[in-house]
Amino acid sequence: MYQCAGPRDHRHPMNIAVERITLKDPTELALTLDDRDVPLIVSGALEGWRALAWTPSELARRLPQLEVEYKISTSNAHPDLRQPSADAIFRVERGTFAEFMRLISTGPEETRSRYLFSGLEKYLIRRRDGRSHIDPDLAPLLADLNIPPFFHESQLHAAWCWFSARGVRTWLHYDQNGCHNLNAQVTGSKRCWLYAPDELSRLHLFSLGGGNPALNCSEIDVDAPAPQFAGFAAVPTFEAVLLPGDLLFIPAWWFHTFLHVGDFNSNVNFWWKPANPRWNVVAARQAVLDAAATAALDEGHPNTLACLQAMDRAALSRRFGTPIPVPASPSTTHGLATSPLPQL
Ligand SMILES: O=C(O)CCC(=O)C(=O)O
Repeated sequence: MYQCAGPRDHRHPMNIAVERITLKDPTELALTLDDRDVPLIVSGALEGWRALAWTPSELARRLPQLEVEYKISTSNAHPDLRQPSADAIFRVERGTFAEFMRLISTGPEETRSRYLFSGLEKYLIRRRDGRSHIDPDLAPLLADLNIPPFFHESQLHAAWCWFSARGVRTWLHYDQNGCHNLNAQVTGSKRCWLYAPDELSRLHLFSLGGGNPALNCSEIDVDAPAPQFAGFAAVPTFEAVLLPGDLLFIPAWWFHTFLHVGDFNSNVNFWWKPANPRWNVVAARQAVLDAAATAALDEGHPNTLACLQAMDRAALSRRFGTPIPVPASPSTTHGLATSPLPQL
């Protein structure tokens, strides 16, 4: 069993339990959720989902020949940010869906947690240019669930499935798409820790030009924080344990990390575009990264790099109003800022 208790023990006085509600009538929440800026769990929200009965063997039987990609880590960390190179950090393998299900349901626990399937490899639904695209291979799974009634269909950005075994740790990060997120715990259980966007400067994200492409991820390994990140222990932490039937609302730009604790964990998450998009330090920082990517800037050019780094530092320093020191010898970001970065 993994000894990764996570960021801070739940008995810590500064930890805040994510509010839990049950709903008689979803209409009321639909009116307010879009403007909410604090996480929330709706218990018993997956009533009628046939997916609640998913098992690895049943899913393997239904999609036996489907060829998929899935993440493979050297440990339980996803992305594998304990590794030095982008290839190793984002490594994927190919196999059949049935083979993946076998990998996460047999063998030693440490080995099972090296694998993770998410929508990054194969989405369930994507909505682009006003049209929803359902992946035909995963369409049979869509019939087992309902899209939560808390946003308008035109706001949907994407829906992903996640499958994993016990022990998986998804690295502390924010979602770059600026969307609200509803994460449905279908089977199994997950612990999750969430941090407000205002905490950007205390969460030490990989910085532009620093050589690590996971710019929406923290440098902090929450299961073993390095001594220079001692301040992390003081960051107010929203904490929850998700059980089957729970629907977790993660507001746009909030940081999150999960530890998968069930034997077989399956989740479906829905991102949707807020009607009134937030503007905060994380949104500002991502705008800088998106602008660099859209303009296909030659980010290897020293002037461009210096400018982008200055903007990144400006976003980081806004929390305390003090400048973040310029790195002594910035490396180049060849292929980093402009490449489409894998996103959790
Ligand atoms: O399930 C997980 O471990 C991560 C989920 C996540 O990052 C998300 O829903 O954006």
